[in-house]
Amino acid sequence: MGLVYMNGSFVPKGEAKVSVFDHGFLYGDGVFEGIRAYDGVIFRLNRHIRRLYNSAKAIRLEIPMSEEEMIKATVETVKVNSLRDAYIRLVVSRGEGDLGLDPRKCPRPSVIIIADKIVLFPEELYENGLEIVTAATRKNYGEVLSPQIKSLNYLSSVMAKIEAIEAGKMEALMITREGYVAEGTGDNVFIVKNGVLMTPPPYVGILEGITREAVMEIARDMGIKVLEMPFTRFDVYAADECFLTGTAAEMIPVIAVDGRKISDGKVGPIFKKLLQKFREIVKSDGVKVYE
Ligand code: PXG
Repeated sequence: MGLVYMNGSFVPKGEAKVSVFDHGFLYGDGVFEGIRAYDGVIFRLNRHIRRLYNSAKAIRLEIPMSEEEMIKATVETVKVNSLRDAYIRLVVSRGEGDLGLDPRKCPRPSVIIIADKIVLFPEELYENGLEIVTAATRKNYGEVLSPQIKSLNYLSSVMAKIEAIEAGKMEALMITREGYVAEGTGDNVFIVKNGVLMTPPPYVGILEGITREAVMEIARDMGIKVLEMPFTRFDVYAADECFLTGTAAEMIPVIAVDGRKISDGKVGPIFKKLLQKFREIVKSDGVKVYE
């Protein structure tokens, strides 16, 4: 029976419920994180917690515990569920209030930690690659809702995902209103051109993924040139390789975009090299759950 952390105590999964007056439910007023544990090690937990607190700061949500306490609670949640490989969802919402927007009516934020499993794409696609489409739904732009805030407002990603599904694909590429490639619905995008690895910079309007950061580090350590620069759909179509990165998606190769095959439509060599190293580091680069 799974246990969920709710405001300081562990509650059985079936009883882990939030109020209909919670502003996270009423207004999407809150922030979250998705984190993975590999073989008893929570991958870059400190980075995820830092990002959570930065997201909360941006929406003026004061989390009623320190980052150290949050790290401990996350480790504890994995432990009480006896998990070694897990997907952890941390949610902090504004909490229970009344039927108005005013956050002052919410005296206590809701802090929830779920440790479970996630399978985003079938295993076969990690081997052979994914076909994706560009969504007509544009990426939120920073002056409205910064994509750097991991907020509970994921409607544009959900709508883009629906577009992908309606097109018979499993993932969509999202574009900024200027026409630059931003990211997937829940993952960052990379292309390889002439041996150079490229990914959009944060100022284009993306979530600065922790997997993205790790992949850039791995590539640089291997001597691969990495550029954070804006690019368009044309650059993706003309790329030698393309892939997505995210905590849930991990690293997944993309072999076609909008019906255009990427190179010969096969999973590329740089992706394979990066994936191998990524699979190595995830088992040690983080916080240990068990002694
Ligand atoms: N971009 C966006 C918009 C995201 O939501 C990433 C990039 C990758 O970031 P990390 O730090 O995980 O490398 C995310 C991650 C899902 C899902 O089901 C994905 C995310 C959150 C919740 C669910 O694909 N976010």
